[in-house]
Amino acid sequence: MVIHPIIADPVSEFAEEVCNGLNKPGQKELPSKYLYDEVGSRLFEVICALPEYGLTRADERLLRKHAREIVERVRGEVVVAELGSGSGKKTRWILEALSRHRPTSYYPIEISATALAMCERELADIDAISIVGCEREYLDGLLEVAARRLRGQRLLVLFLGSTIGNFDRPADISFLREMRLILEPGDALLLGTDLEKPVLQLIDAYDDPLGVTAAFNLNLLARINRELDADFVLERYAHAARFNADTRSIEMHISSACDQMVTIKKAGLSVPFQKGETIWTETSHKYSVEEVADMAEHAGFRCDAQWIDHEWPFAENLLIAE
Ligand code: AVJ
Repeated sequence: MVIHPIIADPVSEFAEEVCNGLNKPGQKELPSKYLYDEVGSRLFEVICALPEYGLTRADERLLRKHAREIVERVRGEVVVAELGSGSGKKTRWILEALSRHRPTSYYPIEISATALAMCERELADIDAISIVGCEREYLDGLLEVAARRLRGQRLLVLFLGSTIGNFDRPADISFLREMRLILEPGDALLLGTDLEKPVLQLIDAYDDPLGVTAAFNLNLLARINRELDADFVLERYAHAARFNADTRSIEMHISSACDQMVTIKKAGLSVPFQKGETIWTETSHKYSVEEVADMAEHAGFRCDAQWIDHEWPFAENLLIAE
């Protein structure tokens, strides 16, 4: 099994996006994808092991239990592309079920080099699959994989872990639509979605008593210090998790503990913060099962099947491109 990396262009995009986000009038923002550098990706792995954060275990339980049934619904020779593979642990169940009957190519698409390396290590022992890591933004990576597919091959796209919930709505539908445009009729998308649950349970999951999620969030400022030569003093900021009832989303913010000024040299930027002012770093939408099927239809997919975990409400949705 050979691993050929597909590497992205060098990124000074980070500086630009930080500049735009922190200059935004009103609510300051930073894109959540930048949470996942080496330190952030490792902290996220720890979050997944916390008792308060049941999402990843629910996702994995469903895939382990239903992998066979899921892959049986997708006929023919299959090429698997995964958006945001993470550690690759959950994907094992799907790949093993597939490769039992057919040779399978697997393209993990990841902007985090650390996560990509973890995933390749985790899955290297499955003999009947070839892994080709793709260090790209999701849709760029998917375009690349679609361009390489041979006649008669089906694409099975995995978008697990409820990462779709990180898009604002209706950007999640637009994203599915863009994905649909890259696919052919009959291609499949396995979409993991976290479902609604009591607010206190959600707050606990996103503001755990050990402070791992706080570290995960504040690492974004530490990363800006490291990579963009900035002078955030981390002790002067605090993690906050809030439930937004209008959008049914958990939001992560970083709140400034005092009036202060920050300089980000490589972005050519000085930004003032007021006491209590926040940077919005992540949205995590909580879906209803009907909402997912609706959204799929509006994006040009048919919802073929849904599997639900009741211990930590979560759904695996198999969508077929129409
Ligand atoms: C990886 C996007 C699913 O939104 O729950 C975990 C990221 N943020 N704790 C989520 C996350 C805070 C996570 N996803």
